[in-house]
Amino acid sequence: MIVVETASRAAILISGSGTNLQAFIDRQREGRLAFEIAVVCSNRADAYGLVRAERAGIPNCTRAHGEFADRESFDRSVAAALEPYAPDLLILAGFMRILSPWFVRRYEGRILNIHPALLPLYPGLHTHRRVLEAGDSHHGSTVHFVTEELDGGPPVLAGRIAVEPADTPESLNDRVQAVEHRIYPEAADWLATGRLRLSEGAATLDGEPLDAPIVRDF
Ligand code: NHR
Ligand code: GAR
Repeated sequence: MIVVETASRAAILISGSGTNLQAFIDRQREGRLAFEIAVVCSNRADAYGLVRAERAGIPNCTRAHGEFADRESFDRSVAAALEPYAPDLLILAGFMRILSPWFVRRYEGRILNIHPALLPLYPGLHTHRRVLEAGDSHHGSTVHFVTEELDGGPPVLAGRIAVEPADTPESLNDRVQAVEHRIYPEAADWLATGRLRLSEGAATLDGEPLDAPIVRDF
């Protein structure tokens, strides 16, 4: 039997500064990524992440969501832009547009997002402020599968930090982002190498069900 090893290819979707994108680029440069960053796509022409992609020699594109009549036509245009790069893995890295059911089904089980909270706590926006207001002892960020349910796909890998008395939303943001840059490439590697799967709506790692995310303390 001949086994053909096909290299995994990822598309990274961004809207902004792209520090998570940079973490992937740095890992790729160090030869520590199990897949190739094939293309970067932004819904904002002024996203600084596009400059990072350009500098790294990674093909990139912009599809401005405002130029489309509705969500699905924007999504179809993004999918068409990615098509030539044949991605088998999609990484949302600060991507701020909710994806339509059409798009999610097209890439079912192949889309990851990172959300700055210990999911299922704090879906939605302003997570750092909400954690401080609630007086929580811990905070962090979670890599999860993207499904049609917003922030509701199975969580896979969380990075956890302790909240300090002097913390502000800004200081939490800095520490949480540093954690994201460690855990996101690791979880994406699991998906690229087939260790991580979504089957019947549930995540498995090495064939074992992930009833809760793997948690790493930082
Ligand atoms: N799409 C689906 N289908 N499911 C998810 O879980 C998704 C998703 C798209 C993005 C990231 C998510 C986050 O990490 C994400 C998860 C944007 C919004 C939002 O309300 C919500 C969640 C996330 C990202 N976006 C507004 C919209 O109308 C626009 C906001 C803006 O442009 O600033 O799309 O938090
Ligand atoms: C990340 O901290 C990510 O968790 C968060 O945006 C940041 C993107 O930063 N995502 C969301 O809040 C999604 N609503 P980056 O552009 O520097 O990677």
